Amino acid sequence: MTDPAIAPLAEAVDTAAMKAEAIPQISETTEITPDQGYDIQAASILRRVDRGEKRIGVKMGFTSRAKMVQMGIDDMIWGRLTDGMIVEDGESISMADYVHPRAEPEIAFLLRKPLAAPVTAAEAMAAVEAVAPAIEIIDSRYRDFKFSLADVVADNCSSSGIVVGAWQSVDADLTNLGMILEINGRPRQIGSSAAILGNPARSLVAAARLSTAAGEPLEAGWIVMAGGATAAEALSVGDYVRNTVQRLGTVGFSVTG
Ligand code: 0L1
Ligand code: MG
Repeated sequence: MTDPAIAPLAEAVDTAAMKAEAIPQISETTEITPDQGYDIQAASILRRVDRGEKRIGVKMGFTSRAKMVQMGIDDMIWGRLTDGMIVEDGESISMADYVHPRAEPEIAFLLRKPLAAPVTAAEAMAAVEAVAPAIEIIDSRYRDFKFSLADVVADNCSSSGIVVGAWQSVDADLTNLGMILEINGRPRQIGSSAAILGNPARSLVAAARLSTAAGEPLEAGWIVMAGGATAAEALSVGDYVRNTVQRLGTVGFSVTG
């Protein structure tokens, strides 16, 4: 694929996200590699930045076995976060702004120092200012939430919203914290932070590696979403969604029509 082919595909995924309208998978009509998917992703984020949004970090995807099995993909992926994706803790989102949103329980890192690869897990954790319970709202722009690896990368790894709870100091051992995703008070997914690559710190190392390789090392003040600890749950109007992470606390949001 030549470079001029990137811009229209970036416009297609960006417009689909803005209008909350499903589109066919790119790979149905155009053969793309995962690397070209990342080029499309980068170009779609530039469109958001041109509209005034600000980069605030990185999300890691497919960092747990449960997510890989749910989506039938077995490679780690990463996406770019902007401030336009922030949903405040306790806020309501409107279903009208999404195609078919899902929620997954995560842990978020806030960096106090820049982080460029190569780094060890200990070095990565030393750059962390705080950690928080978090929920990622993913919303594939592709019809029926179906995609290839390259498709999902082009669609910024389904990034749509991040809900981050109160930041906590990094005292807790993050390796095996219980995590419960509830909808309307009923537990729907129960997992452990250990499901995130065995230790969420490894996800931070991977975020540093992948973003450095892309020429965008992690910056001080950025958020890194470590990836879902369980499969994602589809959302419906009227839902109140809450993630409770042992020792870190809770975070939640609701869904209106
Ligand atoms: O783990 C993730 O956040 C992957 C998101 C991309 C795939 C999906 O939409 O489930
Ligand atoms: Mg996620």
